[in-house]
Amino acid sequence: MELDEVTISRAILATQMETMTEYLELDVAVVGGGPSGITCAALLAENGLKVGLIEKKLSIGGGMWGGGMMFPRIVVQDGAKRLLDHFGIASTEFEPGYHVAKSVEAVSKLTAAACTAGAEFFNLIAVEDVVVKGDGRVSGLVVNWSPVEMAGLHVDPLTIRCRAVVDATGHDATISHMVARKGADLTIKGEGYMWAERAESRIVDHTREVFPGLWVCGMAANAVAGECRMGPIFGGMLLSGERAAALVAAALRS
Ligand code: 48H
Ligand code: FE2
Repeated sequence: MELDEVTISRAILATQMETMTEYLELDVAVVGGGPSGITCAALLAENGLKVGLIEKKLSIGGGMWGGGMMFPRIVVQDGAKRLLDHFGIASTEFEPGYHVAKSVEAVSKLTAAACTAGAEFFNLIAVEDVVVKGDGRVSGLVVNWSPVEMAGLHVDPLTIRCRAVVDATGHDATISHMVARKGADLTIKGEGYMWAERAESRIVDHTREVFPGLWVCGMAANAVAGECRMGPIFGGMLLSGERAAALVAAALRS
C-alpha cells in the first residue's frame, strides 16, 4: 500500500467533523481539563452520560502537570487515596496520610480513564460565552478556536447545547465570571490566602450548582466561595470533581 497524503488529511477531517457534529448536543459539558475537570468527566462518562470536555490549551492536565514549583509530584491525602487507586495511579506514603504520586502519571491515567469511559476531549477550543434563554438556565456554550482568541481575530463562534455545564476552569473560575458579569444572581468572592487544611476540607462543600444549569468544581469552586488555596495537594481536586459528577448525575436523573 502506498501512503497517500490526501487520504490522511481526509481521515482526520472526516472523523473529527463527525465527532464535533455529534457533540453539538450532549448531556454534560465540562469546561477545563485540569484534575477536577478530568475526574468529573471520567466519572460522569463511567455513569453512562454523554460528556464533552473542552480545554483551551493544547494539552490536557491544567495545573497538575507542573506538580509543586515544577517538581512533577503531587501530594494526595488519605481521604482521596481511593480515587488514585480507582484510576490506577501509583503512589507512595511519604508520612502517614501524605501520599505522593507522579504528576505525569496522574494526568495521563486520569485522561486515559476518561477516554476509556467514553468522554470526548476537545482541546484548543475556548469557551467564550454561555447560552441562557427564557427558562433562565445555562443550556449551552459558545465556543471558538483558542488561536482565534489568542490572535484577537473577529471570527464569530459556534454553539453547543448541553443539559449541564461544569465550570472546572481553575483559579480564574472563567465560566462563573461570565455568568456573573451578565448581572446574574451570582457573586464571585475570589480566592483567599494559602491554608491547605481549610481549603481542602471545604472544597467539596463549595462544589455545587451556582446558577441553574451551571456547577462549579475544583479551584473554581473555592474561588467562587471566597475560600482559601491549598498549594500542590490535589486530593481536594479529585474529590471535588467526584462530587460535581455525583451532583450533576443526580440532577440529570431527576
Ligand atoms: C476552555 C479553559 C477556559 C475556557 C480555563 O487550573 P486547573 O488545573 O483547574 P483545577 O481546578 O482542576 O485544578 C486546580 C489545580 O491545578 C491548582 O491550580 C491548584 C490545586 N492550586 C492550588 C494553589 O494554591 O495554587 O485547570 C483548569 C483548566 C486549564 O487547563 C485551562 O486552560 C482551562 O481550564 N480553561 N478551557 N475554555 N474559557 N478557561
Ligand atoms: Fe494552583
